[in-house]
Amino acid sequence: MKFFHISDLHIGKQLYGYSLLEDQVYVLEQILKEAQKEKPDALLITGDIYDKPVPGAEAVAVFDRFLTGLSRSCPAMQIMVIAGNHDAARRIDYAGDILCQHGIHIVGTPLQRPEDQIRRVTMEDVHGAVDFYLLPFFKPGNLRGVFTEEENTCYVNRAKEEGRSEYEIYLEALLGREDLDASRRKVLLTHQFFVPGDGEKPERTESEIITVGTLDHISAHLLSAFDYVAMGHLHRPQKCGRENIRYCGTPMPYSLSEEKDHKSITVVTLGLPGQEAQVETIALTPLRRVRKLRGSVKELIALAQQEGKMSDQPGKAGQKEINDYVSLVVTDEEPGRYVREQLGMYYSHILEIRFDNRFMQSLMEDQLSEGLSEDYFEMFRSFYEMRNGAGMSGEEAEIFAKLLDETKGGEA
Ligand SMILES: [Mn+2]
Repeated sequence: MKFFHISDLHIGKQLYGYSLLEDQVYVLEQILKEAQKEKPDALLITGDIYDKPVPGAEAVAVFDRFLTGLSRSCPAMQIMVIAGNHDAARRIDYAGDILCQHGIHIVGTPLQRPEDQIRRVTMEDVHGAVDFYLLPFFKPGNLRGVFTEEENTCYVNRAKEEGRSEYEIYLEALLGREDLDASRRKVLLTHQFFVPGDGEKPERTESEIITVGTLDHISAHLLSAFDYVAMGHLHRPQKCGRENIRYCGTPMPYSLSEEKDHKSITVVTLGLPGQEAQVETIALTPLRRVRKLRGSVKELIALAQQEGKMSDQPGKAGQKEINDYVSLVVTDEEPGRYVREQLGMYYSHILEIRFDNRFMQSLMEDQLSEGLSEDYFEMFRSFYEMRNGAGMSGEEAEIFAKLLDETKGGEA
């Protein structure tokens, strides 16, 4: 039995104001092609389908086309999807019963009633049955209806007494209600925040919502009954304790902190019952990379001329440009007036431009030694002068002073 594991698609996400839809379509098409080539028995998507609870129409259309494409070109493949913390559970459930008849199993809403069990999809191969358990993202509060009042009180107290999170106690209780057959192979799909549980820390990225403290932590030790655990939530691919308990990560980088990540499809093969699951990856190539570049304006332009592609933008004909999402750190002592315009000719997707030169360093040092300067106007005036090579006009100074006033008003 072979299956693909992908997650955290975050369709509809923006990066510094740039829509990533084109990039997302590009990478989803790669996944589709790999599925056609490798013909896995199943494809698992472990949450955060969309970036927002109410995704835009275009984002919904992109996911719709992806599912339809997969279903048409790999009709025998079962597709299993759970909701993540970014998704609105009940929206994800839309048309679930009909989709189920077409081999697409979507579970958005967590368990509700005492008689509810974790949704199970069973597949067969020559070695027997494989049970897939589809557990969508839950908060402890979502699950109260599954248990009696007594049980709920007991769980909340136990979390406090044992210094464990309520998430962990509730997951343990949920798994305890399942009849996990030791002779059958089992796979869990989940989107909680698991930690290895032996002092090791999971690797985080800037594109995740980071909660403070350990309130939502669940020890991966709870998952020992499963042959493979397909996890969503963390955006960098990594194992969680055991090799076969894995976050597969996002299909493309979603923050500057993921510049060096290798995004991929995780491919899992289950052999005989009791045999260790085999894990491999298929690399995914983004349409545009996320990169941090540093140098003088001249150097940054030279780099674009050297490795850029011919632009197809009007007004840039015959000129090379870099289309990656870039964070540029400009090191010129006097960058001059039109840095953004100049670099914009050679970089089509600038996320941010920052300056690192003696002036900025001394500004930082001053701030550190004096505490944060109160005189924002003075700071901005000197920054403006450095950036533009000339002082503010009277009108500009007035506008800035007014803005500053409004900000202060807002704080009060
Ligand atoms: Mn996510």
